[in-house]
Formats: sequence, C-alpha cells, structure tokens
Amino acid sequence: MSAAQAECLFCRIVAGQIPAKVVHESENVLAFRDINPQAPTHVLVIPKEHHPHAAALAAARPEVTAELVAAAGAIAEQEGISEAGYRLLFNTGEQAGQTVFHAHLHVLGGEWLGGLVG
Ligand code: DGP
Repeated sequence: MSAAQAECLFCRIVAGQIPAKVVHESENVLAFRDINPQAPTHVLVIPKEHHPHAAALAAARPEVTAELVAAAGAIAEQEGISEAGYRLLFNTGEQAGQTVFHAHLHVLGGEWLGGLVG
C-alpha cells in the first residue's frame, strides 16, 4: 500500500485495518454498510483498487466500474429493495458532497426517496 493509500479510509477498510459491515465481496469489489445511513438500506460499493472518484475509475478501469454497478444490482436483490426501486449515486468532487476520495457507489433504498436528486 502506498503512503497516499495508507491515508485513505476506504483503502484501510479494504486492507481490513478498519472494520466494516461487509455485504458483498469479489476479486475487485467490496461493499459495506454506510456508517451514517441516509435510508433503511445504504450500502457503499467500492473498487478495491484506489481511484479518487468515479470518473477516474471509469477512465482507468471501465470493467471494474461495470462490476460496481452489477454488484449494486445484486446487493439490491439481496436486500429485498430491487422490486420497489433504489438509487445509485456517485458523489464526484467536493461541491457534490464527496467526502471520501476513493470512488464509491451509494446504494440507497427501502423507503420512498423522492425526486431525481432527493
Ligand atoms: P460521500 O459523501 O459520497 O463521499 O460518501 C462517503 C460516505 O462514507 C458517507 O456516506 C459516510 C461513509 N463513511 C465515512 N466513514 C466511514 C467509515 O469509517 N465506515 C463506513 N462504513 N462508512 C463511512
């Protein structure tokens, strides 16, 4: 792990240095419950490899980006929210509210979420 990654919260979760409630894991992807849930189901799906945001991930590893979305669908099934509907969200950059600069896909559901941007 590089020095920059050692400072990254989600790299530390991937490395098992910080505990998380893992709901899904594959070779390239880890998914765990958000520490501050904004809906009854709130899961973060992340690439194990460090990329600062979704656009950087998509540019470097498009196939892993697709794996994130597929994992989100599988998690929605697992959580029983797939039929009612759920939201997938990438905050990208500070002004959008991104606080952890390791790409992550929010999976939100389990209640009425309102309009397009909540
Ligand atoms: P964002 O604002 O899009 O960067 O989302 C970051 C999310 O990460 C936020 O919803 C809270 C969550 N989070 C922050 N620290 C931790 C942690 O230590 N563990 C877990 N499970 N989630 C965290």
